[in-house]
Amino acid sequence: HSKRQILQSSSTIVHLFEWRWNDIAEECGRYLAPNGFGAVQISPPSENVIVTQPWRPWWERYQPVSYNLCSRSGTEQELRDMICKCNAVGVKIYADVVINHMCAPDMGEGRRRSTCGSFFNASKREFPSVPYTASHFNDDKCPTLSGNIETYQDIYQVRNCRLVGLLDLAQDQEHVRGRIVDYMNRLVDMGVAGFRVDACKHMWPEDLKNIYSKLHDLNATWFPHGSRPLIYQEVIDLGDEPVKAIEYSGLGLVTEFKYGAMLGSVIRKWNQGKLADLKTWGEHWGLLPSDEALVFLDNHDNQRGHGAGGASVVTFREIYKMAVAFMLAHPYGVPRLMSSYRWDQRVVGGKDQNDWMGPPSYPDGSTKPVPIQPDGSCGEGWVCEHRWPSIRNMVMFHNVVDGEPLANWWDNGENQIAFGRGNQGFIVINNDDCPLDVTLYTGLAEGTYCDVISGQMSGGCCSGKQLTVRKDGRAHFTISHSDPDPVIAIHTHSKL
Ligand code: ARE
Ligand code: CA
Repeated sequence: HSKRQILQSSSTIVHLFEWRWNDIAEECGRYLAPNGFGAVQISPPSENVIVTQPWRPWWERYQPVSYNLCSRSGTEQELRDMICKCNAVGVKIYADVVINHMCAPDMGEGRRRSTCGSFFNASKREFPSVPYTASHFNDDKCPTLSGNIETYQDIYQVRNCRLVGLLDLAQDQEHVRGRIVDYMNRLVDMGVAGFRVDACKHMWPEDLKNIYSKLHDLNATWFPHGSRPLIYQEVIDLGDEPVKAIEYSGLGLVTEFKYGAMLGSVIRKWNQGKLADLKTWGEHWGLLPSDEALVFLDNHDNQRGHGAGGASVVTFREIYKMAVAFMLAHPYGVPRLMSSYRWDQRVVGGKDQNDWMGPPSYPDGSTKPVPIQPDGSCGEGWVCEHRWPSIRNMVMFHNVVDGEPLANWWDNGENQIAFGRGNQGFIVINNDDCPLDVTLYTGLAEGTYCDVISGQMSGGCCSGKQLTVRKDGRAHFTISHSDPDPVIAIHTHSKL
C-alpha cells in the first residue's frame, strides 16, 4: 500500500472531549491528518442549559434547550469553519447529538441560563426556539409515578420515562421527528460525516429508523455523491436487561460496552484472566458482529464512574497504552480513542466527588484553548492521549494492516502474546511478571524494522528498538516485564 492509500483507509475516531472548535480545526491540519486519524467525535454542538451548581459541569452539554449551534466549544461560525478545515484535510467530523430529551424540569427559565441566550421554560416544558411545547414530551406514556426511569427491566419505562429526570421527547410524533431531522440535516449540510447518537436505548428503534431515513446524503463538496452519514448509537448492553444492542445494530453501528469492560478485566488479570485468552477475542466473547461494533477502552462517562463498564475499564491514569496497542492492532470493530482532560479525583465511599468537573476553563466558565508544548504533548490539563507517541504510531499501524486477517497468533499460555495481520504487521505484548524472550514467525518480509512503540521512523532512521526479520520470516523478541511500555509493534511502513 502507498502512503496515500494508507491515509485513505484511516478509520480511527478520536473523541476530542470538550475541545473548542477552533482547537479542533487546528488539530486536524497540524496533527490528525498527517498521522492517519480518520475522524473526530465532537462534544454536542447544540445549545444547552448553563449549570452553575455544581459550576459548569461537563454534563450540562447533555441538557439541550434548543438546536441552535453555540456552546462552550464555540459559535456556529467557528463550528462551520472547523468542519470545513477538517474535511479539507480528510478528517471526518462526527457530531454527538442529544435527541432523546431536553434539560431537566428544574433548570429554570429565561434567556440567561442558556449558551446562546435562547429563551426556555423548563418547568412548563417550553422550548420556543425549536419549538417544543409540553405536548411534545412523553410524560403521558410513562408508567411510573415519579415520571422517571425506575427500573431498566421494563422497556416501556426505559423508552418513555425520563432518563435521570430529563424531559423525554416523544419521537413518535411527526413534529418532534421533524425538528430532530432538521437539526441533524443542518449538520450534514455543513459537512459532518455522521453522528454519535446519545441515549439510543431510550428511544424506540422504529422512531430512530424513521429519523435516519430522512437524513440527507453527505455534502458533495467533500464526499462522493450518494454517501450516507455514518451513525453509531450509544446503547449500553452488558447482557442483563431486556433492551438489546441487536435491536439497533440494523440501523447503524452500536457502541460495544462489553469491549472495554472485558478487555480491561483481562489486562488487569482479574478473575484469572490472561492475555492468552484473547486468542478468541471478538464475537466468541459475546460481542456484536465486528462490522456492527464501535469499540473503545473508556468513554467520557465511564472514565469518571458515570454510565457503565465499571472498575475494570482502563483510562489515561493507568495501563492505557498496552490496551490501546491491542485494540488498534486487532481487527475487531471500529476503534475510538478517548482524548481527555485531567481533573482531581476525590473518591469518597467509592464515588468520585469531582466526577462533574468541566474542562480546563477560565473563571468566567469559558473553556481554555489546548496549548501544544514543544515536545508535542498538551498543556493546561489537557491529557491528549492521542498525542502519546505510541498511541499515535498505533493509529498508523491500524491503517497499514487495514483489511488484513489476524495471523500467526502465539502465546505462552499466560500473559505473553503475539499476533500479526496478514504479512503487513506484527505485535508482541508482555503483561507477565517475567521477561519475554522468544523467536517468532512474523509473516513479514526479510529486513530490519523499527519498533513503533519505543520510537519511530523518521528520515530513514529509527529512534527506537530495531528488529531483524530473517529470510524465514522469524524474528527474535525480548521485552522486559519492567518496561513501562512492554509492547513491540512493527509493520511494513516501519521497515528500515
Ligand atoms: C445530570 C446529573 C443528574 C441529574 C440530571 C438532571 O448528574 O444527577 O438527575 O443531570 O438534572 C450525562 C451525565 C449525567 C447527567 C446528564 C445530564 O452522565 O450524570 O445528569 O448528562 O446532564 C444510562 C443511559 C446512557 C447514559 C448513561 C449516563 O442508558 O444513555 O446513563 N449515557 C449518555 C451520555 C451521558 C449523558 C446522557 C446519556 C444523558 O453518554 O454523558 O449523561 O444525555 C446501567 C444501564 C445503562 C445506564 C447506566 C447508568 O448500566 O444499563 O443504560 O446508562 O446504568 O445509569
Ligand atoms: Ca425516551
